[in-house]
Amino acid sequence: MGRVIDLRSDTVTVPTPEMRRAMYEAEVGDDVYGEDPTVRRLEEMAARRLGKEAGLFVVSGTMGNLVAILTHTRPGNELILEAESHIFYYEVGGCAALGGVMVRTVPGQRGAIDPGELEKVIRGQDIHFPPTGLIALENTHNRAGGAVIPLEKIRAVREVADRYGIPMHLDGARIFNAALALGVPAAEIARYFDSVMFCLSKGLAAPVGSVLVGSREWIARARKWRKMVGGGMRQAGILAAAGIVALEKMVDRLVEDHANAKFLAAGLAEIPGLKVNPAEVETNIVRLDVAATGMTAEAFCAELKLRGVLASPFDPTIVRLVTHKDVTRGDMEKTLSVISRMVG
Ligand code: TLP
Repeated sequence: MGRVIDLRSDTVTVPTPEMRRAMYEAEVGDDVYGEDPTVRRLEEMAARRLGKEAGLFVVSGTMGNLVAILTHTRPGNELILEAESHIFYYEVGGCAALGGVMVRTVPGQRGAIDPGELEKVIRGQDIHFPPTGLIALENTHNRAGGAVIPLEKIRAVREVADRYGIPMHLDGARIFNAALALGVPAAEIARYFDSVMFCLSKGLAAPVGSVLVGSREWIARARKWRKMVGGGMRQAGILAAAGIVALEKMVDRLVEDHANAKFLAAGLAEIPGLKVNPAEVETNIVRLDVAATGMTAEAFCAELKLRGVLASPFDPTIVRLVTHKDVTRGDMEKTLSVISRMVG
């Protein structure tokens, strides 16, 4: 059957030889004492790149979002999220369990929330109400199929947030995919947010880690929360070293992943029984509707696996395929011919 083509996620990417070398050679110290020079370099580099004062290296995107929520809010606060957001869907309810935060969701359009709808759910001063503590957006938006939220829509949300003095956090797990699709530096997106989390371990292919960025004062507080949730690592420079290579070398090549996703979507759209809108594929995620094949997404993925291609069931009839550095144009062609034979 040959090599398995793994399109489940960009999290499956393995570190490059250059990352492994950098990890081997990394200069390290005890980061809880603030003495790991490689972690510090990564944090400074990330902050500079996103136009913020300071950065904090965290274990995962989930931890980065959780620490951001803990730092911005108090128990009993309301957190406003888009209804399909990763924080709401896939982070194990951590904000409620560990932060005592109540979530209020707003239905979005391809991940973006309408400023008017947002304004309706922001709490006033009524004695009965929990205070609205934070608004978080996600760009690119995972469940919306890697949709990019345009700058005007972010700006409109920020204007509402400012009117009520509410901070904003960005789940920017894939912010560099968004920046590439928008044709702007990532800092142009980040400037609308008080804090941003982005991942090194997805399309950028580092083995572990995300970075939280914000003001110096805010990051100092976030550092304490990171310690509380057990994220104070010691000689973490070994991991940060790969993150530095990720930021320096792996951002520009995301263009290939986007091109492969578009190619894949265009090919899938030609296969009878499959529904996908190639115009909606803006980055590296393809949402494929398999309802008309009569198969569930689970069954579709199971059949596909037998033929050497891995994909994720996302909803009962929606399959997600994600492109990344460890799959090639040839793999896209192979995937198309495998799927076409499978449903044909
Ligand atoms: N997403 C993973 C799964 O959890 C679904 C994936 O395969 O896409 N924010 C966004 C937008 C994400 O997509 C993810 C991971 C995270 C946060 C969490 O990052 P990790 O997995 O590092 O905790």
